[in-house]
Amino acid sequence: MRNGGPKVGVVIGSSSDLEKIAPVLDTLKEFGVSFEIAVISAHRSPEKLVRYAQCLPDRGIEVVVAAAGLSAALPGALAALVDVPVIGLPVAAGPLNGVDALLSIVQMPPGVPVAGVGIGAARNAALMAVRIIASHDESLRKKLAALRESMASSIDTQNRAVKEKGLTTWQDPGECIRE
Ligand code: RP5
Repeated sequence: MRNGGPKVGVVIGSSSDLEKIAPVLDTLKEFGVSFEIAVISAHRSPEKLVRYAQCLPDRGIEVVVAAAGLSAALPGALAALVDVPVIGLPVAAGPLNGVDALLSIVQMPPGVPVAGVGIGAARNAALMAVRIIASHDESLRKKLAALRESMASSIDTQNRAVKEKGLTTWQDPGECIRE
């Protein structure tokens, strides 16, 4: 499975998270990065989490996006079991709307790091996974550079649209002119 198997593991704490993490899957597809998805709960199926973690390094999975809501033990519990980088994606759920999950992810005690993105920031979670893999993948680096260019070009388009409203706008000189 090392070659040709999935490079990214996407783990969700419940199938109720699936819709909210759809941009993770869309973004990985956009970049042509292979992935697999698993529903594993740190509190409802702890033995499954241990089995998942134990098999992970030998399967060639390079990074995991672990999404969970409420107290969100999943990303930290997984990171406690393996050294494969874990990106925690807090899902908005329950009375605190994801703030609880965010804090569970970013407040990991020293020694067990979980990379955290914002509440519901599914695209950023996937882009971080892509960046990690791109550190040794030239073709992914080119795709990331193309994304950066397209975002810059969309800002140019937005500036033109603002100018067309008749507002006085800053004219980007391309470089800073000092007198
Ligand atoms: C977490 O609890 C899951 O990640 C989900 O966001 C939340 C609610 O889960 P369900 O009760 O909908 O299964 O473990």
